[in-house]
Amino acid sequence: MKVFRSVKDLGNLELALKEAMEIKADRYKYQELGKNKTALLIFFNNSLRTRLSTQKAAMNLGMNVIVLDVNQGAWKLETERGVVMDGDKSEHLLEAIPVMASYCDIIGVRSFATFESREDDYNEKILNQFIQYSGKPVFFMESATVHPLQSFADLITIEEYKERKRPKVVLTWAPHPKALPQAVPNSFAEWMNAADVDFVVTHPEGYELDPEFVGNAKVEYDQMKAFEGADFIYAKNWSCPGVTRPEDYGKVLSKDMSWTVSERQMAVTNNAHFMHCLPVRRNMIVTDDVIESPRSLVIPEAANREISATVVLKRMLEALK
Ligand code: AN0
Ligand code: CP
Repeated sequence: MKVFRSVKDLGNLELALKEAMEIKADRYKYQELGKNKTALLIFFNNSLRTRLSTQKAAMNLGMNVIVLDVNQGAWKLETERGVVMDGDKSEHLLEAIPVMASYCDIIGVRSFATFESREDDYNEKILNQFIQYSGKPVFFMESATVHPLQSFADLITIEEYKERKRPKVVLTWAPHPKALPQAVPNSFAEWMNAADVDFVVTHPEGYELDPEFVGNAKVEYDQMKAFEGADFIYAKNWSCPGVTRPEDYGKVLSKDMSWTVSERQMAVTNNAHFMHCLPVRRNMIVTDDVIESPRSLVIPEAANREISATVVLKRMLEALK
């Protein structure tokens, strides 16, 4: 595997899930694979889970790891070509990428949507430059539009906790005070469409996800109706994807607190498990009661980030041989 950004990059999903379970049973099984290989993890944005779980995954495989927080101690990077660099940016991404690549074998990058331009975000302007100019395998640690390590961990978690063969999984929008990216819901929709689940998306009007990711998934605008009989509730806020009105891209269109996931909505589910990628704002996205209930999977879900990252790094290491 040279690039990891989509469910398609894993090939057969059933086999990938089997591999994940094998690694979960013995996470140090491939410790020789990464000997004298270096993973470089580059963060343009904050992170707790991705930072720690991906380092742990690399260590499981015997790799060396370097972590760079671009905004803390590195030079401020220009990303546009043709700019006269007389401002506060001291270095261009076009030099920084090959330099960083020269010190490692595999690169992970986190770079969120900036919401300055829908076109630039959805064209993955930053991540594509890493793919093009690094000459190294690149995996997405949440880019402008996708968060595949999260969705892979989410799918592993659903596999582990499902109580019927084809569970009903509901992705619900929930309120948040700030504009958040669409990366998590985009990837979650993409991965659920590829998985053997009955998938429903619910959100207020105007929050329609990009067709590239949501595909033909069922969209239900009535949250209570969507929750009926659900086995898994996956909550997440996202800002306006700008599908129906491009001028609203990245805007907060609603802060409707009736969408906060509470016992009221959970009561109509099939005793559903609650999921969220974290970090989560309590009593905005979900009430204390629901996130603390025995049906909440937020902690095992986060723990599975180590497993999804180990599978991805393992496959990239195998492809280096
Ligand atoms: C980010 C987001 O919504 O994409 C990261 C989630 C994993 N969340 C925040 O910025 C709060
Ligand atoms: N879920 C997730 O990616 O968390 P972090 O932003 O803390 O890495």
